[in-house]
Amino acid sequence: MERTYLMIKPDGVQRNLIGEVVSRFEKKGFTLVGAKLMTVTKEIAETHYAEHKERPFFGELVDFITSGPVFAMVWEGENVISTARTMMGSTNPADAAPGTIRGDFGVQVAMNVIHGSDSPESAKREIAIFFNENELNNYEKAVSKWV
Ligand code: DAT
Ligand code: MG
Repeated sequence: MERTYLMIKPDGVQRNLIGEVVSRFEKKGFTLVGAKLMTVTKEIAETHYAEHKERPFFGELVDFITSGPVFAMVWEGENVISTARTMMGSTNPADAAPGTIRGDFGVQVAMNVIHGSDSPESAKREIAIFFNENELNNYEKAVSKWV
């Protein structure tokens, strides 16, 4: 079963969107495997966003993601990596469709509410950055055969 790393960014936490976002993934039928409120260090932020190191917005991105607590999560389910990206919407909330998280709650690209892994390789890498194995729960929900 596939797993992905999702993170409600500091703007989402400040705007009281944790429950709303968690609720969408729960209702969709995905399974929450691990979650914690945490403040990201500069070192972890730079590792997590390493692919963007040369981009002009990298410094701003690291400053933003370390500016307040984030809600880090691991979710499990069939095709959860790509489906979560669809549910999040386009990177720039101005382009994100209504009904998506960024389309419904975001305004500008720098503060787009949520992060989600973009591939199986990213998911594996990002889960390992933010979680220890003993923080992840292996269980099956009774409703899983209906989802
Ligand atoms: P995504 O988060 O959809 O995977 P990404 O990996 O291209 O998007 O970029 C990572 C984050 O960097 C993104 O969520 C917000 C920020 N970002 C991207 N493009 C930006 C830009 N042009 N100006 C400012 N921040 C940007
Ligand atoms: Mg990305």
